Parts: sequence; structure tokens; C-alpha cells
Amino acid sequence: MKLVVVGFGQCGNRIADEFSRLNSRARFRRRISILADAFAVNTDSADLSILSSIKSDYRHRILIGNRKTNSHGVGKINELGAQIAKQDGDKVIDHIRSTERFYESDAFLLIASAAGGTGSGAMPIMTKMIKERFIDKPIYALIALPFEHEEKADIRTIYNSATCLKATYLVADAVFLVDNQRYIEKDSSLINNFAAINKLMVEPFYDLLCAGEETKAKRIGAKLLDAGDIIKTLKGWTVLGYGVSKLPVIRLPFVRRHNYRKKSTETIKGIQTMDQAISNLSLKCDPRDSASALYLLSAPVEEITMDLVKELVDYLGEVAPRAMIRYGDYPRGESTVKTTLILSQLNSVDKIMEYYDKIPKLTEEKEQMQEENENKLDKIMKASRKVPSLF
Ligand SMILES: Nc1nc2c(ncn2[C@@H]2O[C@H](COP(=O)(O)OP(=O)(O)OP(=O)(O)O)[C@@H](O)[C@H]2O)c(=O)[nH]1
Ligand SMILES: [Mg+2]
Repeated sequence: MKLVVVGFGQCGNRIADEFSRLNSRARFRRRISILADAFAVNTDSADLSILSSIKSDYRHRILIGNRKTNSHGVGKINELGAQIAKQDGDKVIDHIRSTERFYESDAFLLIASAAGGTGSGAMPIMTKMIKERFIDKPIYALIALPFEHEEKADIRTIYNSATCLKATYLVADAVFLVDNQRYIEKDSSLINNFAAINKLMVEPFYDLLCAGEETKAKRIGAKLLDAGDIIKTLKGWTVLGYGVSKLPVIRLPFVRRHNYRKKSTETIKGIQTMDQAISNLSLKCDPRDSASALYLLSAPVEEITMDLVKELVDYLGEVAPRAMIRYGDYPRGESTVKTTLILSQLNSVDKIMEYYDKIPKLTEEKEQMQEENENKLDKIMKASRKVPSLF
């Protein structure tokens, strides 16, 4: 499956840059392309300049709203991010349209944080605009949710997240939810964490996108998972999971095939990676709320047995009993077993409910604070009337 990736705002730009690196890896190691192109869109020129993989010309790193923001971002005001996207969105669409390999792409993936200003505001507006212009391609949004400490520090964080999620859900074909909090590594600094978090966030897409693009016969699975399977699975609120298990480096296939104990170890390894994928979902949710699931098993060909594939379908069926399950296998040369999991069409997501539920109280508090503020300023103004003027 080939994507056109577009990142908005700092977070969106950096994750899009990570996707671009993933594409370079696929081209270098597997001789296949998983992106038709990658773009970064921002109101902040400094954020655009620090990217390393997305092409550095003005068509790929697109500065918007510079008259309004002086190229310094919108300072978390997502209404301004949305307004700028409405005004400059055509410029973004022109650059996307003029990309050489656009016709090869299967879908769009738009990326932003929920809590910032530029990305949070531009995401729904641009999703809508792109959908109106390119009616035959699905549009997926990937939204990074804020850390808990950010939610506590500033009411804008919740407000932006709720408004961005609500509007994006209405226009995107599916919304991948990735929660920064789930990826925190407590022992490194925040900035190092962003690089690490972004890597972890995009990794599940690697095999998922590569599998359907393989042309070498030995890399094509007995049950090939292609763009059609992924597109049919994705709808509405969606989360991702990923699990990896290393195999012993020296394998003796002729021994393995005849050894029942080895065979059960393989199945256990496969189940372990599915367990990992379920417990490390990109946002905490209940798999029973999903109506559509997909998994891809990547492993050396001799590890992919019918037993294992069946066990994994059964297992996922128990965990997500309402879901229609699609699956595929991807024979690889590496000595690892990997499971990539998508749970889509979620009909309940606690985190989103939390954001939405907080909005009425926050709006009330915000109005109260504004009123208090105005009253206090009024008092100062009144007191100042008795002070002689220098004008
Ligand atoms: N996962 C991840 N989250 C990020 C990254 N950079 C920022 N964030 C998160 O994104 C939110 C802030 O949004 P930004 O993307 O920086 O904001 P923006 O869209 O550039 O908007 P403005 O700066 O207000 O114009 C916070 O919740 C951060 O924790 C990143 O590289 N990766
Ligand atoms: Mg910014």
C-alpha cells in the first residue's frame, strides 16, 4: 500500500519525517516504496527547517499563514490554525497534486497533534478540502494525543483536543489514535522521547505497508494482505498494536518440522506477539468495542504454519468477538516473529469521552475567568481616573 503522507504543525511534521525515513528504509532494504510522497505543512518556518528526510524544497516543506504569524506558529490557538488552513489550503493541494507519483498512491495519511494550534486546527480543514478534491482516495488521519501533564497544565490542551477530534472524525475515513502518554520512556529527556516515540508510532506501518507492495515470490504470503484489505478494515476510531519476538539465531528447519515441541514453541511465540500487540495498543481501549480488526504475521516462512495462523485468528476472535477479522502473512528473512494489529470501527473510546465531557465545565470556567479578568481591569481603569495624564 502506498500513501501520500502530509504532516501539519510540529508534531505532524516530525512524524511525517519519520514516515519518510521508513520509506527510505523500505527502498534500501526491501527495494519497495511505501510512500508516493511526503509533505510537511506548518506556520512555523523553524519547525520546517529541522526536518531531515522530507525533501527540503518549498513544494514539500510548505509554509502557510506567514503574513498572520510571521512564520512563528499560532501559539496553540487552533481556531487560527483552522483559519489559515482555509486560506492557504489550496497551495497545499496544488503541491500534492503536482507530485510525480501521486497516481500510484492508494490513500492519504494526514498527521497532527490534537493539542497544538497549527496541526490541531489545520487537520480537519485540510482533511475536508482534500476529500472534496480527491474523491476516489480514502483519507486517514493520525492524531497524537497529549501527555497527561499537558492536560493538567493548560485548559487549551483539552479544548484543542476535543475540537480537533470531533471535526476530524466527521470528515476522515478513519482516525488513528496514538497517545503520547503510552509511549513515554521515563528515563530520557522529553525531546529524546519525541524521537523515540515517533519511531515507535510509525513502526507498525512498516510491514503493513510493505506486504502488499512485495514483488519477490518468496516474500509474498500464502494469504497476502494488500491495500484492499487495509482499506476495507479502516473506518472511524482506530488503534494500532505491535508485538515482536526474537527467534533463536541458528535454526534447523529439518529438525523443526518434525519436532512437536518446537512447533508448539512457535505457536506460543506467535501468541506472545499478539498478546504484546493487544497490551501495547496505541491508545488504551477495549478490543471488544471494535467491529473490524486486522492482523499481519511477519516471520520466516518455516515459522508461518497453518496452526499458528488459525490459533491467532481464534485468539483475536476471543479478544474482539464483535470484529470482522482480516489477516495476512508476510514471509521474511529476519529471525523475528512480528504481529501488527489494527482495531478499527471502535464504538467506544474512554479517552475521547473524557475530553468531550470536560468541555462544558471548561467553557464555563473559561468564561468565568474572562469575566473576573475584565472586572479587575475595569477596577484599575476606574482608579486611574484620579491620576493626572501625561498626554
Ligand atoms: N508524538 C509526538 N508528539 C509531539 C511532537 N511534538 C509535539 N508533540 C505534542 O504535540 C502537542 C503540541 O503540538 P505541536 O504539534 O507542537 O503544535 P503545532 O501544531 O505546531 O501548533 P503551534 O505550535 O501552536 O502553532 C503536545 O501535546 C506535544 O506533546 C512529536 O514530535 N511527537
Ligand atoms: Mg508549532
